Amino acid sequence: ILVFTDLDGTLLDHYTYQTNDAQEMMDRLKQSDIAIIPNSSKTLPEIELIRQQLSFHSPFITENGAAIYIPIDYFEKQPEDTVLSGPYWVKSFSHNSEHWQSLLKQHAQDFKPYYQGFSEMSVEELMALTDLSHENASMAKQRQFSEPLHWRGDEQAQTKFITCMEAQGARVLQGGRFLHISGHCDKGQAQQWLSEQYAQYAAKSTSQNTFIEPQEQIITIALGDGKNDIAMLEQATFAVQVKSPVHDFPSLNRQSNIYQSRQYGPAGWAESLHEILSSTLI
Ligand code: 2M8
Ligand code: MG
Ligand code: MG
Repeated sequence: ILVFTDLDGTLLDHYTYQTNDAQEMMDRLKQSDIAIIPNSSKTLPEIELIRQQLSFHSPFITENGAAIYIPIDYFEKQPEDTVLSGPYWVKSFSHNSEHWQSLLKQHAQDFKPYYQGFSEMSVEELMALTDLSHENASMAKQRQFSEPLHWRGDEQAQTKFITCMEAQGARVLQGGRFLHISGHCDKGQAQQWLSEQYAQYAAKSTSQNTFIEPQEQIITIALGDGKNDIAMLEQATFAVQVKSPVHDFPSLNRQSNIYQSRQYGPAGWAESLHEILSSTLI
């Protein structure tokens, strides 16, 4: 069993970024050797800090599916198509942030009154929009593959803007607060790629190890609150829509194995995992 989880508004409270009511369930998953895999819009330094605080050792996915980081000693050998970067094997699916910033400059001038990009904001401006601490806001600005925008225009202008950017090869995803401009990637594609690495590993592995048994059938549980989570929710074995205090559940096409939490954020995260693990899997 692999648990792929969004962070903002899902495992972390939308307002306070705390994991509050999820602690007990995180402990239970760790005791059962179930991997918790952050699948977030956040950046490498932001997720590294959260992993350290929560003692997560699994791989993780950054910037809305743009890159996957696998600790080098996690699988027995280098996963195909990855490059070494610090203590990780990295698989990336997008051009870098500068590419998207220059596309915005070249092709979205008409929309300039309606948005401000992270690269144009000071740390203080970003703190005011997000309630992140100075340290966390400066980590959120250290982007490798995407440019999030604070949108100030109306919905009609936004629709036109999205069409314009998509014509330039960008993917535009809506997070809890920002519009994220990146390449043709999403959390679903990254989740699928990483699940495949686990499946290959399980097929080859003979020794019993901590996170997957030999020949084990991979079951994925994905949890998310926003529109940028739709692709990963569609792709997983079980989909959990975590209730948000600021927007509705985004609609899904799938018909089965969908859970909608009653509680918000981390409390809903724990509640839904409890339901899935106790009724269906164990
Ligand atoms: C941004 O991500 C969230 C995801 O839902 C958003 O769009 O509202 C990212 O920039 C992330 O790096 C940052 O930590 C977060 C803070 O709220 O906002
Ligand atoms: Mg979210
Ligand atoms: Mg997110």
